[in-house]
Amino acid sequence: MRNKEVAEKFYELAKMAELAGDNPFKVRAYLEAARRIENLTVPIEELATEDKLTQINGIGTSIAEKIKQYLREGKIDKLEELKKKIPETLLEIEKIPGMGAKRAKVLYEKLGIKTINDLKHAAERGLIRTLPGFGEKTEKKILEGLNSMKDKTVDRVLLGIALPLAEGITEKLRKNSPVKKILICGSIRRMRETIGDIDILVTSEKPEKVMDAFVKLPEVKEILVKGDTKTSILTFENLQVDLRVVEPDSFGAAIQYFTGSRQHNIHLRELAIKKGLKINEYGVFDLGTNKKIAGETEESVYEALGLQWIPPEMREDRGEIELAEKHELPELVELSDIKGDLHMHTVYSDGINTIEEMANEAMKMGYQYIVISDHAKALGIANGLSIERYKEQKKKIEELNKKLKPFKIFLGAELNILSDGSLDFPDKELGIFDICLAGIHTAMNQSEEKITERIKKAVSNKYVKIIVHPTGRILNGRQNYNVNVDALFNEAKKYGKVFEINSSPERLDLSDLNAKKAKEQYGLKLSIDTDAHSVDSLLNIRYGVGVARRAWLTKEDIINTMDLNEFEKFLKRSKK
Ligand code: DGT
Ligand code: CA
Ligand code: CA
Repeated sequence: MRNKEVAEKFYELAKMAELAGDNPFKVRAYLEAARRIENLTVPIEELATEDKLTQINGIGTSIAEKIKQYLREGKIDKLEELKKKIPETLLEIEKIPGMGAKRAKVLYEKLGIKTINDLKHAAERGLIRTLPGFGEKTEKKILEGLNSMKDKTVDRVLLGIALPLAEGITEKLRKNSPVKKILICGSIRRMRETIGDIDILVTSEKPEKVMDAFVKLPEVKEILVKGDTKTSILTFENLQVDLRVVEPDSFGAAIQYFTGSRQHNIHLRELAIKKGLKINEYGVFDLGTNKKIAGETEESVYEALGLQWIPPEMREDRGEIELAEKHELPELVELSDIKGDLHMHTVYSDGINTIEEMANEAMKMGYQYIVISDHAKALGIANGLSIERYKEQKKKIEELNKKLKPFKIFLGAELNILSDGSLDFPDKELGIFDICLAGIHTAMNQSEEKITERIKKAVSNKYVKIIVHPTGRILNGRQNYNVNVDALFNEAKKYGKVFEINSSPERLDLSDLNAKKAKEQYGLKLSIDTDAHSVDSLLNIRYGVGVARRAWLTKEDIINTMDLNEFEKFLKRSKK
């Protein structure tokens, strides 16, 4: 499915058009198209082949042509045209906290600022404050924004884009080429939040046929190298894919090596040497006799080093090798342990599916329950609900619960933690909900102290059980806030509150390291939720489970692994 990729292109197009001062209606049309494409339930490439693009709401013939061109050629003429007018680097500048499209454009036109470096120099030399409408305060904000950008990863692709892409490729190779074994390795297998390149390993009796099939895949924009054992291509999103064919008797050693991480492998190599062994992508060898003692399976490789097999998500050299030596690895939470999703939106606020559609999909996924948690009223742009609307929703849910038994829908709400830490409704109104979630959606540019105090206040509210997307990070860097997570975890510990691992690929918030800390240092429980705005996004849960596994969490650490009965008891207990 290339939906996400195409949607990204239209977001880019919208931004570039905005920067170029195009007709605002056009800008909005591109944005709308991007949103629609993102939420499609079928692959956009299928709709394109069947000439059904214009059947999508909000997509007319001109946008349909652009989609087709992009799928065919990997580019959109209109976008290329804009790129000639407006430096592409303005897109980066526009994302800096405190900037935005309008300001980026003014700075480009008045000061010729094209790159982040230009911006930095101008801000440091005090040039920005001289422009009308900017001032000293804005300049300071821009400098702060630049600093907070420093550790942003660039040139890496979201797991949510790379994993489906890699799966599409392996599926096609499995069908159309003589592969025997095939596995996606590298950072994808470790479920890192962003991916540098895709690494795929196969065994085959006819490697050249596999390579031929590989370079002919529709995903391929450019062939970088083509050989008998290794071929690299570039996809249309400029993501490199390395395909390697290895011998069956060293497949285990190869997938171990190419899964990494590099740090994990280096540590293993040192351990091997201490034991008089050598490890590489071909196997484990006795240093004395040079005899191969393992390599066909990954288990055999770890066993030869005296280790338990280590789940890929743990392979970051964060102490997992020491635990595996003692055979004390935790039993990580699995996708099949998840019994319900506690965070999702419906047509009542800004979702695109009904409560019943969300419930049906959840049942298909094997869940026993869900929490419908539509936005509350303070979030005007997301069509937030008044208490009256929630009461209507409650009625609807009660009806559905009769029909769908034993599956159960709970009434929740995603409340807004307002700029002073208060919520959308006074406490006395919150009794109608089975569970309240709360998160920050506005005033994100407050100071770290203010944001921290706001969330702490919500944590201490007796009705709020879960803090959603707690650190507010967005992996492609659009919005963000600074917050002291330790202070939050401390407060949550006092009140027995839960933090969310938001599974949306742009968020993955809490991050792996924060989730690990929440458990190890504060003994907190977490929930893994999707924040789905459509039935498809419910499937994002696997990314959240990936984060939890990277955080070494077990089933017991996650509240929505409880079965329905336990979960109901849990809700009752928390109401007391
Ligand atoms: P990425 O692609 O940046 O998201 O991260 P990875 O981990 O997929 O890294 P990549 O694609 O450069 O290499 C795949 C794996 O191959 C890596 O995780 C470990 C292994 N590897 C690559 N280069 C080295 C190396 O110089 N030493 C060792 N020990 N392993 C390496
Ligand atoms: Ca890689
Ligand atoms: Ca690679």
